[in-house]
Amino acid sequence: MKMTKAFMILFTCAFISCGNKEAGQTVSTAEAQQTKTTSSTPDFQADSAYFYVEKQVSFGPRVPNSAAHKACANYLAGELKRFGAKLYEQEMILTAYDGTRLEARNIIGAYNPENRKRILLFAHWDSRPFADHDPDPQNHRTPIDGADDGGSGVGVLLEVARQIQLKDPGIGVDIIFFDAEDYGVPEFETRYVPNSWCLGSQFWGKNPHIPNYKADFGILLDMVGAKNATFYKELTSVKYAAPIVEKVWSTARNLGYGKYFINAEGGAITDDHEFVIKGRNIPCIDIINYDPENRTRFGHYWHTQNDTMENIDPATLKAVGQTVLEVIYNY
Ligand code: AHN
Ligand code: ZN
Repeated sequence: MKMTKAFMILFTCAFISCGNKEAGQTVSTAEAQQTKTTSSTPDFQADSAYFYVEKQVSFGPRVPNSAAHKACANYLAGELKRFGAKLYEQEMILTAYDGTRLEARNIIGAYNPENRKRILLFAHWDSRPFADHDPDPQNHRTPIDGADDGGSGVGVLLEVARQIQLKDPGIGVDIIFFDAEDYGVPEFETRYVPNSWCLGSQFWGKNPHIPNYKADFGILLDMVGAKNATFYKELTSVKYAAPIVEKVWSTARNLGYGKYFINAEGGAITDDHEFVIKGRNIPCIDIINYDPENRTRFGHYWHTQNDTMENIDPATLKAVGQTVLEVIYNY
């Protein structure tokens, strides 16, 4: 019996290696690493995520109180439903730094809502009303496309939702699209206004869609689609969720995405994860394109009229999306 089993294993190995040779498969180390997902993890389709980013941009800037904003909200809610999530929506009036009343909407999709073991994934879906970092001052008060800033994280998460519908990960997953993240006090405004960013997540932190909502940990995707993006270990994430940072960065490295997920610390960034951490006591990390060389610390296109589809690279969407799927399906 023992002999037979050993023989069978030997035979199988010989057969596989022979088959590979016959097919003429020679793969580079990089390619081999790219496909090193565990067999249980679905294959993230970057072209699909790219399409979801393009679709959001096609509505026009998703600035609260605009028709584009409303149309895009309906689209996002419809997609989460179409991908089989249990849908929750929060509609609220938020007050911007200048007193503007914003008709805002947080859009939430839940998978396996009864499962107590859960992961929270989130991104902001609004786009900035001001290109206040544009090289041309004439543009400082015009809204941006936000292909990367807003669109990319949502696009990746819609593809994650589609994959979850195709294959049940066996744990709870919540996807939140927060509104009014990017209505923060602009550069051309001289007065100081505290807590003007992340209004949708601030609201949710105080009023979660489910009383006493809890997840084991959370992952924020912010600006995850630009060509040659670099994701450094953001400091608030390291402070409150170091093991999650290590889990995500080592997963990315093992999948061959180490050129995006840099094994070094970046700065601390005020972002939606801060309000999920502080409001709900959930350890969260922020995957955000960070450029230590740039004056703004973000991409050259950040809060300019150049945050368009031209900057979006499916290879970056793939690196982030595949890493997130790997974390979900191995939790
Ligand atoms: C600040 O600039 C304070 N936080 C960056 C958060 C952000 C804006 N993410 C995208 N747009
Ligand atoms: Zn922004």
